[in-house]
Parts: sequence; C-alpha cells; structure tokens
Amino acid sequence: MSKNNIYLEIIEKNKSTDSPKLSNINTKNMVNAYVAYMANDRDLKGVLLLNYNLKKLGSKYPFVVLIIEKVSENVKRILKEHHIPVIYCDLRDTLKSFTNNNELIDAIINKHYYGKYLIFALTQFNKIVYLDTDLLLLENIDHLFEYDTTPTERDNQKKSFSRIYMTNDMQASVQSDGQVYVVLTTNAFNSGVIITEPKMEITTVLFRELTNLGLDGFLKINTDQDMLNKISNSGFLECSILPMIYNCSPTVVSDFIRLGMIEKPKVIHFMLKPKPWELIDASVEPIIFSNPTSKHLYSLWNNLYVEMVNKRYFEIQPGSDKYADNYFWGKMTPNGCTIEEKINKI
Ligand SMILES: [Mn+2]
Repeated sequence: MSKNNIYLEIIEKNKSTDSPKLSNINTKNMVNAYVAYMANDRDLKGVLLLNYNLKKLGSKYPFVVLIIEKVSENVKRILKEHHIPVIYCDLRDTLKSFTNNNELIDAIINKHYYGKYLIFALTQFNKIVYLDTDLLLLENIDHLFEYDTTPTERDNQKKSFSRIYMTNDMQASVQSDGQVYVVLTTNAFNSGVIITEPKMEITTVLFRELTNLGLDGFLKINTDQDMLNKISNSGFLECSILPMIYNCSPTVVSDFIRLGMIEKPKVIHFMLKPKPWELIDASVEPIIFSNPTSKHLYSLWNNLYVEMVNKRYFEIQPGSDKYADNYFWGKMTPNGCTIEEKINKI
C-alpha cells in the first residue's frame, strides 16, 4: 500500500510572540481561556510548546495551566519564567471529600489522567478550550470559543449541567488486503480537546462516579475518557461532536485526507507513544513513524520547540544583545586573586 506524502505547515496569522505578563493576568476575571492540565512534571515541554504555539498563531485568549501537588517547585518556577499562569489544586484533598479509601485515592492520583476533571471546576472562566499537552496547533483556533455551550432542553431527559464538545474517538487500521479501515466510535469521545463552560457540578459528578467504582472497579477503566463517556450517556453532560480536524492523530492524517474525511487538520494530537518531546530528549528508537505525513508532523513539533528555544536564548534583537558583566574565568575573584593563583594555593 502506498504511503501518502501530505505535508502540512503551521499557518501564522500574526507574528506576535509576546507572552502576557503574569502580573497583568488576573485569573479571577478572565472570560475565556485555553487550559492545559499537568499531573506531574512529565509534560512540561508540551506545555511550553503549546504556550509558544498559541502566541505564534496570534491567539487572543490567555493560556493557563491547571496543576496538582505532584508538579515540582522547579517546574512551577519554569512556568512562571515563561509567564504561564498556573492554577493550583490539591487533588488528594479534593478526593478526600469523596472517599476515605486512601488506596483508591493513591490509585487515582497515580494514574495521572483524572485530575483533568478539575477543569470543569474552573468557574472563574465563562468558557474554556481544554488542550492536552501533546498537541500541535497548525492554525489559530480562537473560533472554538464561539461554539454554543448552552445545554439544549430535551424531552424525557434531565437537563444537562453543561454542553461539551469533543471529537469522536477514532482509529485507523490497515488490513492484510492493504485497505485502510477507519473506525470512528460514535458514542465515545476523545478528550484531547474539549470546549465547555465550567460547572462545578460536572467535576463533582465525575469524582463521585469515579470513587463509587471502588478500587477494583477503578482499576478496570482505562482513561479519563471512559468516565466522561459514561456521564455523557447518563444525561449529566451533553456531548456534541467537534469536527475531527480539531483532534487528529498524526498517524491517521494522510489516510483521513485521502479518504475525503477531512480536508486539512488544524490540531494534531500525538495521542500514542512516542510523545514528541521524547524525540527532543533522543530517548526513543529512531524507527517510529507510520507514514511520511506522521513523520513530518513530529518534525514540525520538534522544529517549533527548537524555534522557541532559539527565540528565548539566541535571537538577537536590537538592544537585547547583552552579555554578562562578570566573566569569572581569568579575572580577579572577590578575594583579590586570579583563578590560577587560587588553584595554585590549593
Ligand atoms: Mn493526549
């Protein structure tokens, strides 16, 4: 079966890469925001890239990161240096109000996914676009905030707390005859990109359902999506379908385009392993790509990350090409002797 070469590029609307200063952001009065979630330090590079990616695409909404207690002080410092506002929540304390089973609490916290449910508790925002940390935005997606998140009234059904938009979960597989089959699950969603109006009740229902499972039941479910799917079917959430262009695995892009299912993706979601930052770390085996388009998309992520690093440390702007005043080696130490003398003395 032939591999398609479909190469996509990041389309900039606006070259501004200025980050809003932390001091200028009052998280209490923000109307709309992009929100990411960090359960620990693992996804830092993804968050830094998203922040840069949004600014590069001229996004007019702030980007904030929800973090829990497992995120280290060092990572908090880095986020601050990149002017990324942080909203902190103690997940253990929150879960204690739902269950006193500490083993279950540990299991939930250690699974990393479930703190994501706290995004619905961010009621300081009117509307949020939640973004997983393993995304690459190819175009400005500010228009996602225009989606109507008011729940619709439906007969014989409890009124939902909120309406959320997610893409259908998807899979593409190549069969032995070379034919590509794309499996779209119409009653299950992928939680990599979510548009919603935060409502505390949703977080409450999600954590209540999760803790009601007990430890054995909890260990049987796979990801945060399972519970989202469950409560969307039970009427607490009204799930609407977000077009696939907003949450597309790099692996399926070329087949989806070839099959006429999408024209061009706007958001790439590196759902599976490897995560793109593992390539920056050079920590995975070289042969990892399923097709040239997927390879190209990983490469776009990596190039954007390097671009961010270059802008931060190496780009000389007028007046900014300053060097440190104190060049220690070969100069006098505070004790009045040269390094060489000091070494000789030792
Ligand atoms: Mn993801």
